[in-house]
Amino acid sequence: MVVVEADGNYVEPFSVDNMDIYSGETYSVLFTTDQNSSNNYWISISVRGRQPRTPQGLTILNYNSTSPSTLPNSPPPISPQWDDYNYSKSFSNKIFANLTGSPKPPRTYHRRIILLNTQNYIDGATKWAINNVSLVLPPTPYLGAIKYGPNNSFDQNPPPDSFNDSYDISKPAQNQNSTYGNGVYMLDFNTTIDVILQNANALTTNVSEIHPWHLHGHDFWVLAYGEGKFTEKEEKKFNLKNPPLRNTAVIFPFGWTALRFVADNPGAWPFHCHIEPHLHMGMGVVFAEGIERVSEIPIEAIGRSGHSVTHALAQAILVALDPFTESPASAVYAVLLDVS
Ligand SMILES: [Cu+2]
Repeated sequence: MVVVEADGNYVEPFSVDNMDIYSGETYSVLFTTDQNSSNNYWISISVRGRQPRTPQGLTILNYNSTSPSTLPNSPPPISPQWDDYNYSKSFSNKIFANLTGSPKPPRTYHRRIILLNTQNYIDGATKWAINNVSLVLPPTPYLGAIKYGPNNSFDQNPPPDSFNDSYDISKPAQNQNSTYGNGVYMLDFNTTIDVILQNANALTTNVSEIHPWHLHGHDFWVLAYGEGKFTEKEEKKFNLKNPPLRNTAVIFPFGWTALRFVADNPGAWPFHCHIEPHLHMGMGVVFAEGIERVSEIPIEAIGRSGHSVTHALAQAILVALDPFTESPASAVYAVLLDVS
């Protein structure tokens, strides 16, 4: 099959027998139905990156001329080993932008944010933390809170742009505790932001996992994947010629991934691991830019109202404004008009 699209952007077409798809990603592939049409063929899926506890999933590619209940006459294909990370990396490294439809990244950046991913242990529970902050979302949606400024809605201290240089990513954290937080990375509008996602050893020795990081509100260029701890001199590995434009990218065990995006979309945007339990264990951050350009945010967004609004409606407004739902702001107006 030929991979032609990733996360809504064309890629330089390349052929594969199988592909790694991580939570949050999308791909389009093309293939030709040129096999013996009196047979059916297996399509299989299996777990990557964590020891499987379920059998391989199977379905059948059925040629119209053949009964869909006819089993293929060969055994199902055998998946690559779940922990063959070199195999997974080789797939990621085949993905390049198709330059006829995709812009190139800016050659320089204004701000670089390095995000260390650690597994932590807080109050007796396993958590994830980014630069030692484990995200706990505030009850008031960020968009309304930033616009109308109830300063106690979320941490006013921004989270750190990097981590202590002496941190050893090849071992479990020496101090496994971390803090809860919900501060925001406030980005200057229309600036170019580099994000270096730095993986590390989890709580168990010699364990580091794949995490698919997903950004709302933007696409980013995936400039490079690297091993070990990122240093400035790794910049020479950055692909500024034809990096793929994505909204999800993984970090591989004990490695780093370099991303670049332009902060040109007014709003408050989650950036988080797309393995949902990891997000709810704190593996995320929030970026915000140009909130002053978002003109019509209803005051109800922060729970104040001159009208009598039912509890259910207030909840609907909060859900619609929550950046994690990706609901358009127009959904809020539709709800409000129903009661006026
Ligand atoms: Cu994760």
